[in-house]
Amino acid sequence: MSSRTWSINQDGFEVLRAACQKDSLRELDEILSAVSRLDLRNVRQRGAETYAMRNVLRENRLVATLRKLDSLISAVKGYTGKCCAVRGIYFDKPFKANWSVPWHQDLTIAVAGKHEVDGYSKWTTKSGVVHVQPPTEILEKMITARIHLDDADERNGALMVVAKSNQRGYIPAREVREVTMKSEVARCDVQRGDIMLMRPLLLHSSRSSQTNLRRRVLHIEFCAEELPTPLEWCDRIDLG
Ligand SMILES: O=C(O)CCC(=O)C(=O)O
Repeated sequence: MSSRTWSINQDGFEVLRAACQKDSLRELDEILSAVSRLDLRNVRQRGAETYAMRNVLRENRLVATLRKLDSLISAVKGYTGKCCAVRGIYFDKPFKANWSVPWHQDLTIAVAGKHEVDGYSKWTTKSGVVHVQPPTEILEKMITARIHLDDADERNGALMVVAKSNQRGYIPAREVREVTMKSEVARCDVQRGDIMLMRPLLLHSSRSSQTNLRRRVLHIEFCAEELPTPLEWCDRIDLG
């Protein structure tokens, strides 16, 4: 990433450098690798290598470790008022299960069940959990934290973002290419222990890894809002 300092309020993302203690990172690594061996319902594998895992907030030991990440908790509280985790996904780009992802915004949330409510559309099910696209006002109030368990840079598919693109609200697919061509693209090089905060509406993408280096990220979404009854978040855990 360039030496410039990004800020979530201006740019839609920022990086909290060295936000995690080594002990917490080791615990997170251990929990995730134990879970990936056990819970095949949530795990996505190719060539026996895990490249993604959903529903990680259901792992109590993992949540206990997240509660130790004081700088994450105070930053999220500062931006959203509370530190309520509402979805957790683990990503890696291992050698035998490498992947890339095109420019997109994160437009869906995980809910406890399907109920038709105005403004909520595009229902899907992922790893057994119902997902829906909420109104933009909900997405604008959310923050995603990417807890980096490894260094990431151009060699292993670091995240690319279009600075400030979240300020445009929902961007229709047909306009995404033009926005990325005309805007400032930043590559978020990070070190193990850094936490990147970003708004879900920020356009982002990543290339496949060009090396054998791991690129493990714990992606946790936060939202202080309740959903309109009878909708409910699938998981909603107050981290403190
Ligand atoms: O970790 C990445 O490279 C991208 C993950 C992703 O697509 C997302 O967070 O929506």
